[in-house]
Amino acid sequence: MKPVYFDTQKVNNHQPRAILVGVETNQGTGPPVGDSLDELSGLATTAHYDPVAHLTQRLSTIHPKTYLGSGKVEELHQAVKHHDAEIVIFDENLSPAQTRNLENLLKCNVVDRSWIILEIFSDHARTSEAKTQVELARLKYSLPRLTRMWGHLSRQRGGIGMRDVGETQIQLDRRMIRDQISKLTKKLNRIHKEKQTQRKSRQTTYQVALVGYTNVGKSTLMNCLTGADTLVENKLFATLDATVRKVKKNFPYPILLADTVGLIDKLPHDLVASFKSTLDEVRNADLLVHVIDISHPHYRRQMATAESVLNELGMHDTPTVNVFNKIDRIENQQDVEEMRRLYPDAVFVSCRKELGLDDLRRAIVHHYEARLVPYQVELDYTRSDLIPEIRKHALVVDERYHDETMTLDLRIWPHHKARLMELLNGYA
Ligand SMILES: Nc1nc2c(ncn2[C@@H]2O[C@H](COP(=O)(O)OP(=O)(O)OP(=O)(O)O)[C@@H](O)[C@H]2O)c(=O)[nH]1
Ligand SMILES: [Mg+2]
Repeated sequence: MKPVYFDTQKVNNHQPRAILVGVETNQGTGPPVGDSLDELSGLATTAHYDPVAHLTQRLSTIHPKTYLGSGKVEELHQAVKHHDAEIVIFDENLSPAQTRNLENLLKCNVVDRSWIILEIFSDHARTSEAKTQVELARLKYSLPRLTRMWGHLSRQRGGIGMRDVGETQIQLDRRMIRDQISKLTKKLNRIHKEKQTQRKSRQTTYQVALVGYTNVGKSTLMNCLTGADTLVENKLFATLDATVRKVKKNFPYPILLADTVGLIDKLPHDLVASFKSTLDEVRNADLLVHVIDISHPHYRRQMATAESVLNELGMHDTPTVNVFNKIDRIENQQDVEEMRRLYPDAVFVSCRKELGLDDLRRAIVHHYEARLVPYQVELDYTRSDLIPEIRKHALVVDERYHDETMTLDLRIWPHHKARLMELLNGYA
């Protein structure tokens, strides 16, 4: 039997009316509350809610029981009644107790940004891995909130009274959820082992990972560079799985290109962690291509968010190319000029108009070649048939001819050195 847990799947395409709540704290670390609410509104719409109003509050301290102060909770209650809202969505992450208390006071469903992101992830998950990851994250999120979930279910089924469900039933459900969590964890571990084996076999090729905020054009760029048809959509979190493709066309050496899940402000940590495979692609990358949507009004903040998530993942030392995408949408060239000044090594592209892609290819090749190490090969003329094979593995920077042998000065990818030595010895 499937465990009962919080499930906000909308019945008959009904889009529940939602009130959004944003809070500005004095610490001033996050994005401005207005920007963040705009984004939350986009997230809510993507998750098929109908945002009908929003409410903001400046807070010096967070109320431990209800997050907002009592006056604001009352104001929110009035707004819920006035708009006949079915759900209140907080931009900040709420504790299970805060959610419960707020639901009791507001007499409607209360969820937070994390849950909305989980709903979107759940809608967009395609592969068995992504589905398992989202399901696991949803169950972990639901477990401490179980009493509340009965509230949601009762509402969904159009009935009342299920809130009175006996403690025994809740205990039973908790146990089912725990069992399900352990089953899914085992399943994921199995999938990750398989992925690890695949990843090992790719280690000898230069790996480039496309990273960046959600909806900036990572998958579009992937398609432009590989000719693949990765899903591209004008929606948040279109991509949840890391797709890896070998690219040879228009590159002097084959490279592996990985498309990854988009990043976003206030992405819950355990959610990031649950997307292990996509993050492993990032961690193993020799080069990061950080895609930025320069046409987005908040692109600088998006860029900073992506950078800070990458830093948290320990990627400070991985070489990075900044790619400012969607330049076709820029009317005022001042922004572009300023970014060119600030980021002289950055590349400016339009995936839609296929502009600047050669600059990007050159930048990738430049980073690749910077990692090559010198290696010298002494070759007998009778073995000159090996030269084409050598060229496949290395860049020949100089050739000198002697009486019976020739010397090749190579620059070679460290992983290829052993393979080349094997090849030469094999013919010895
Ligand atoms: N105008 C314009 N639109 C672009 C360009 N590149 C991508 N887009 C559009 O931007 C939207 C998002 O593109 P995706 O490639 O799905 O973005 P993503 O970064 O992979 O997004 P997630 O997978 O959701 O993180 C799509 O509607 C694309 O058609 C561009 O150069 N110019
Ligand atoms: Mg994508």
